[in-house]
Amino acid sequence: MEPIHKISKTFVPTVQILMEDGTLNGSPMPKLSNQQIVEMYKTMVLCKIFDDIAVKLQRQGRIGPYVTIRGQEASQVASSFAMDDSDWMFPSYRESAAMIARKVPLKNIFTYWMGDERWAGDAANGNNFPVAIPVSTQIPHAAGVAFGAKIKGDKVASLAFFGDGATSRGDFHEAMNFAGLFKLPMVFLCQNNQWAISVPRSRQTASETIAQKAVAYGFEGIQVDGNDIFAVYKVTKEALEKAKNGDGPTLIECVTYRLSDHSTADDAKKYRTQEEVEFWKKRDPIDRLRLFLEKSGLWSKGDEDKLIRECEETINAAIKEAENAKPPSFEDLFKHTFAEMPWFLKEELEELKKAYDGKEPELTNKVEKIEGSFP
Ligand SMILES: Cc1ncc(C[n+]2csc(CCOP(=O)(O)OP(=O)(O)O)c2C)c(N)n1
Ligand SMILES: [Mg+2]
Repeated sequence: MEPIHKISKTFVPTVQILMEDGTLNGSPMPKLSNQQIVEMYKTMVLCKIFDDIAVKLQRQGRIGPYVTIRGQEASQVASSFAMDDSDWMFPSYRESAAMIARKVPLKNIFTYWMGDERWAGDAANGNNFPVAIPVSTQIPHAAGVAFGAKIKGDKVASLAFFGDGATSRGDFHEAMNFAGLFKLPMVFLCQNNQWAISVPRSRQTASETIAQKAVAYGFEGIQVDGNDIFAVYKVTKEALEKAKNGDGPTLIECVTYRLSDHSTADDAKKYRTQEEVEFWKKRDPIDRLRLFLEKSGLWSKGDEDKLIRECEETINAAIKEAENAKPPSFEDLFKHTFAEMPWFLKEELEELKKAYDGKEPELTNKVEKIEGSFP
């Protein structure tokens, strides 16, 4: 088996800037102010604490099954910081950190994991699409929006997040072909976290890298250290600029690692070694940036303690808001998929109302019982 940490230099350029010990390796830095770097650090810590609390809420039965982000904060936060608000973001189920960085209200993210999809219709979410649970299906949607932007002449790009496993599905290849052919303003951002539930990267594809797949579709692929906030930011920023200048799509492979279980319904100890996890813990994206900030005199222990307290307060307030949200109505179940409700959904809505004599059942956002092992 190939060593899972291998970053290939065979077919595609590889970008690394920030080393594991918090030093810079001399590669060109992206244009970022100290304030922006600190902001990215603070966002990554917020995401880490959000993740930790979300797992606890699931164990307490207060949210349904939850998908963890631990280890992938740099890939998601740095790429989100590289986007403009007007760009479109298409997440899978593992993109809570990207949603947080893109300022989707925390309350909305919690209500989603409580099983309430009304959040998808909230204008406060900005240009961020709802979570796609079926693997890879968000990628053609992103290509469609990029196609629309190109036709309309809007200077915006779309960015689709997906995993290494998603590259084995047809939707990925269809979107890549379409985007290459029509030179769409799009970024394909693969977080290669080495696993698709229990299937390792080595069993996913015979390609040495995921990035090189772009070559077959006529555009650039680039591999980047996904635990290096500077490298991810630089590469994504350049790819978005290129897209918006009419020079076509880019496939970015962020080489990273899922430090936690696949989801709260998984036990990763059953299929991977502790040694492997330890190897990647030493490459933690948050620790690495904190070391850099400390060495640069931009961060102290006092700052860290204050930040943790603030994050916990913010998250607890959002949980309260989500748990006290008004339960969804019959109508909410049928809204949001189409701009205008089609006749067949209207009929179903009427049937449902009739079945309950027009009285809404008592629904609650609190999950009483957790069933199944989804997703
Ligand atoms: C179409 C489809 N098939 C199967 C599943 C079950 N499933 C959920 S996550 C997952 C693995 C995806 O792995 P990857 O694309 O690497 O993303 P990661 O979970 O590692 O972020 C699978 C097979 C699904 N959600 N959708
Ligand atoms: Mg994966």
